[in-house]
Amino acid sequence: MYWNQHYECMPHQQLEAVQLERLKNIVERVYYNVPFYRHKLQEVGVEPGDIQSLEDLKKLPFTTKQDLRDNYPFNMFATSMSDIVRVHASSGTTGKPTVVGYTRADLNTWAELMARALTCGGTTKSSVIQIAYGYGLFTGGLGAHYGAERIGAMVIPISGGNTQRQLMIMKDFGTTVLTCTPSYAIHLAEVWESMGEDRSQLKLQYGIFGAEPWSERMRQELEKRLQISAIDIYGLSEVIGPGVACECQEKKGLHIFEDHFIPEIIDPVTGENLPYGEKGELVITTLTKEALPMLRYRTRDISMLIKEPCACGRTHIRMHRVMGRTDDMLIIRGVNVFPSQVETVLLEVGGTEPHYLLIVDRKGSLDELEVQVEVSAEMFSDKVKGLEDLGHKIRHRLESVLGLTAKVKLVEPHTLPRSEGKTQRVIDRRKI
Ligand code: DLL
Repeated sequence: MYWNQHYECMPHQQLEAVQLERLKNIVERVYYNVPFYRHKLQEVGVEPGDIQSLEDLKKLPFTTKQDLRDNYPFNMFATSMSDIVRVHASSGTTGKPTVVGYTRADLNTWAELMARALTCGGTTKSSVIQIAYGYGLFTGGLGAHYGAERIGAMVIPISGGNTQRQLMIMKDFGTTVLTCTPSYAIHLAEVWESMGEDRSQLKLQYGIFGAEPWSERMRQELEKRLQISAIDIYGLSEVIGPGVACECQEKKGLHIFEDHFIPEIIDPVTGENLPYGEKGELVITTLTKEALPMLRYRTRDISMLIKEPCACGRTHIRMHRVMGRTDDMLIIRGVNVFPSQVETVLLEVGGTEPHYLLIVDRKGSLDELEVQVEVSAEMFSDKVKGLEDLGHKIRHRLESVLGLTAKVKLVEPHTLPRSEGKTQRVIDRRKI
């Protein structure tokens, strides 16, 4: 049930003592080893000795993705290059990727954290785990790989793509745990169903899904279609990769592994800290990473922190599943819209598949939102009247949830693009 009960269930006061020791250490290390951090700390007049309590964290400046870009590729590394044993990179929408590095100790930490996360998701030594995240510069594949090996599960390092082959192997090798993006899991389910295969031929029990936003409704859909228990795993390359936080089987928020990370929630506009239970931008400080320590990294992910104890016995604080990003929030005619709200509406109304696309355009001076969604096969073969009613229902529901009228375009099943990795849900054609 636990991978590392000592740390995962440590009384919080004791955990805070561990955090403080590690925080002092990391601030000292970046101050002396990374010119970028030294300058930033000097700018705000903070020296390593000034960190005397966890409250002092607030004195430290934030770090952003732009800082990593400005120091491309290796200038934020805090160790000598000969100590770096691996790099990963995340592709951004603009220009150069964000590069992250790991020492041998970092890889060890990461495997430990992923072993914890995969254990939360039901993986044991007897599991057969199919890793359908991409292997390569993306952290998903290799991150899950080393965690699963540490547990001693049987690893199928299949990487993303080639759906038919994924399903053949899932059946023939008796996969019990699937890990990939939630949208790819839906696609796998769909293809399996379309092959007319029987679910009883699969041994699948658990799904560990993340790397992109998904909703509670999407979980229900995946659990029903694949007949599994599906849990949410969170992480980002800059902080370590997957394994920063993970749900336990209670499925009531993701435990952030607090002996390695300190989370905060801030107001994304003012940068002020927000109390537990309030929604804002998640900020993370790494406590143990050697190659690329991060002080108060602004994730741009919107969440909130849940301090109440969890029934699973883990003492680590939980984050609410990611509710959106400060940068994927669309502002349409002055209204804030998150793609996740649209997803929830679509799944609630029913009659559609979890494949949708938001297209935002500007006609004259007016923004327009079009929601394209695939209808289910049964619905599609229904009478035209049924489709009209469905379109009307979705439009109506979107209007009351978003406070915005949207054009709804119902499209045939299997016509919107599928992705093996992260799905793109928004096309913004406005030239602002
Ligand atoms: O996506 C790491 C990862 C791999 C996480 C596999 C989970 C599983 P990046 O490519 O750097 O790293 O993208 C990080 O993806 O800031 C979030 O916006 C988003 N993200 C990751 N996990 C979740 C999740 C990996 N469970 C960015 N829910 C993050 C919602 C997620 N968004």
